[in-house]
Amino acid sequence: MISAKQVADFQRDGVVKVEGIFTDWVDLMAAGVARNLANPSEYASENDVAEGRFFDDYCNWTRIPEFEQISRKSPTAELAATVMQSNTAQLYHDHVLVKDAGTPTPTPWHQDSPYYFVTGEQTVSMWMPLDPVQDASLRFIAGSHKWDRMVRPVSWSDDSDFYEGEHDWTPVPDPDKDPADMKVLEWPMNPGDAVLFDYRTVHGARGNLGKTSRRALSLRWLGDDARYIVRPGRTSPPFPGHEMTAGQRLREDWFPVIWDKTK
Ligand SMILES: O=C(O)CCC(=O)C(=O)O
Repeated sequence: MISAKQVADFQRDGVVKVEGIFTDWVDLMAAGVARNLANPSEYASENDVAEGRFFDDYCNWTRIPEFEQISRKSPTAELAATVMQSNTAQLYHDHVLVKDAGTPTPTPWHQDSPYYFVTGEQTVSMWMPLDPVQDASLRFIAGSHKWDRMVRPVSWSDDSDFYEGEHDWTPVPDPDKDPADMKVLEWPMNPGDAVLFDYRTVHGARGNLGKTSRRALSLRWLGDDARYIVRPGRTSPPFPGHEMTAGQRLREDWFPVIWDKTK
């Protein structure tokens, strides 16, 4: 499903593109995204954009059957375990991101990791577009998953600090200003393709100035070494009432292990 070279690219760069692996699943994903748009959860956000629309919502797989089916039955879990070099793949959450045509708002450069209550070397976010994307696809800073310090997490709506107080973050980078220091990886994508990236890989996206909407479903996976970590405030997603403690594997009744090579 993925070559040894692609796994090595992921390990080295923190991201890899896989083509055509979800072609048979695109219609089901699109049906799930349509259901989600029609029935947003309490976490849905319009991200305060001045022009166009940038909708996102997450943690809906227990109420959107298409997302549960894709998580359990499509190749995502096995692919996640393979690229993470993990025996297991545990579902963290689903995430829908829809940037309508004519939405100039960029997605800020960020890592997923500091927003999450998860630490570990074996994690992967899998972003799967449902429309062809050119300039508005995700962009990644190669090798940033190995940076010593995490990037300051910001609110997507207004760029303010995501957590209160002083913390040892590194400033949000701007690879377009410092192209000599940072290599950006980005690819045009088609429905059925996916980009797989480590939670620590810095990524962002341009606005969508194309003629079609840019719908995407992302599934976030945890590997063998992923553990709960306390962050300095409410995380995103927050998972209220989780009752986990630092160092613990994420509870399997909320975060199911969907792939286990040892069984
Ligand atoms: O779709 C976007 O613009 C951002 C997606 C993203 O940041 C993610 O999937 O982690």
